[in-house]
Amino acid sequence: NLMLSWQRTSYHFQPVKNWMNDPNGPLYYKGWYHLFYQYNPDSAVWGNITWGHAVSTDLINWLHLPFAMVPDQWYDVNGVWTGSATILPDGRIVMLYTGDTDDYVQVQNLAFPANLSDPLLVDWVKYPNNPVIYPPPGIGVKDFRDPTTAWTAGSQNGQWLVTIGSKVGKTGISLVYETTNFTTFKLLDGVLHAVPGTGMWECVDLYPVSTTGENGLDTSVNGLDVKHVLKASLDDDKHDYYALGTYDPAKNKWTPDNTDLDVGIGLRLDYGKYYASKTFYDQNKQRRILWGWIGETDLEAVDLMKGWASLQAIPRTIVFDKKTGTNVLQWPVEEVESLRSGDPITAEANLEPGSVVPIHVSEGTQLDITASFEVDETLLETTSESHDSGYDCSNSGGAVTRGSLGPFGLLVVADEKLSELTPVYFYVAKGADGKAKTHFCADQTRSSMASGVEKEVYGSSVPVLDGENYSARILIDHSIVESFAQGGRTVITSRIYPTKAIFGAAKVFLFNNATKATVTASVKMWQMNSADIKRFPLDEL
Ligand code: DQQ
Repeated sequence: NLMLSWQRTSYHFQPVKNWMNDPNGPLYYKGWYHLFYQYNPDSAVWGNITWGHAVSTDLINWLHLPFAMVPDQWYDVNGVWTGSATILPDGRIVMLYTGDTDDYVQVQNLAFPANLSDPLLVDWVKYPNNPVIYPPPGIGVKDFRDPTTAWTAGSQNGQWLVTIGSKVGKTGISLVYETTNFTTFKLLDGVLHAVPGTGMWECVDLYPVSTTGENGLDTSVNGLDVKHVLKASLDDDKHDYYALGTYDPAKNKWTPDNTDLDVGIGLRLDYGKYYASKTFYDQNKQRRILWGWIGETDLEAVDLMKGWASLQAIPRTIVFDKKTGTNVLQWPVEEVESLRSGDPITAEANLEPGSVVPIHVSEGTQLDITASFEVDETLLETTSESHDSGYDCSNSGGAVTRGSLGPFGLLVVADEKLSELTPVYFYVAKGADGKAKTHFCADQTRSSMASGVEKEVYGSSVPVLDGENYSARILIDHSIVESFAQGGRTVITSRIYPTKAIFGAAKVFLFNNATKATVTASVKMWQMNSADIKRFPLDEL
């Protein structure tokens, strides 16, 4: 079936077949980036969770390796679940992961590489006295999982800390444990943070970002000019949320910058399909890199038919946004640009209200698009429109809803007749206070004529500062569209399942569906080569 085979990606990480979910234990070691991931060796749906393993020298081209860990012990026989790596100062690597026991109790286990002189870290050994942490009193045995990378908290000698997500009633919490040897752990008093109403916190992440420098920070860094990001994946709504704050190890507390209780846990990392993300510090390029799991938004029966499900997002560098001070910036790692093929395709256009302009491209299936848009500033000031102050991407009718100053943007993976299309766009609303508020949205309502696929409009507001153009970067790779606004302030990942706009029929258009504003657009985009993703010479993979 051509339509289904088109959906498989060409430069996103995915196993040869079957089900994948969370990224696990990412790390850089002896010239290689390692990615482990939740994997079902037997089917395209979740189950039998095993740790898949792949390595890369550039985060883009991969070599699949044998499974790192399989569910073969009483303490993980119902699944080798999510975990994180810590590289100790003496060069040892410890992997802490959650095991689902023979009794369905969530425990934390320790594993380490069998041979540290092997840069591929092919063989892994589980600690014989696992588990190293059991659910503490008062915590449900099924509510205790996904240990983070460990960090040291300054003065305390040889002490490492690790945090693990949980819940009490409907309050999501993160517990902190102290250890010196990674085999015995002590639960600290209090919780790192708690937010009522958020339910179980999965895949918690805590890491420093620099408020002054350009580089990423190693996980143990704290002090002046440092903020800490706390991220939780909410099991109840399957989205990743984060907030910026301050971490005080002496008090065992992380405090959000914005203490307004209404913000809950904070902002979404990605407003599309994106979950269970995890960062690591890349000591090779002094950057912090974010991995995230991109699920499917089609029917499970179709996943079983195509024989695979889920992708990993292109890894993103993550830094503090010094210009706004309110958010992080996520951006595809620079290495993805090595796949850009030949000269860029460029287009400049003056988009009158209500116009659609094609950009010539032979096949719009694998693209890296950069686009910027200018709107007449005086129109921003003089328009009397204020009815759209309550605009929000998800509930305002998508790209067909017209306002004075938007929507405008790109139509991607669209066929010539626009019977299938995915608009990625800005919508500038003028609030009752007279100020413009910009929204960045991706509209899946017409991405596919197939039934049984989710057809939502994703997105959120995005800060646009004085003197900035509206700017977007869009990575297209068959059934995935990753869209970044304003340098990565707001990010949206879409999965799309077109039936007609595939292969050479997939095109790109500029559009301006505003009623008043003329928009000047400037586009530079590249066809993308496929990544080299090799099988390990063991065919049972
Ligand atoms: N996936 C793992 C759990 C984690 C969940 C199981 C998040 O450890 O909480 O596959 O997607």
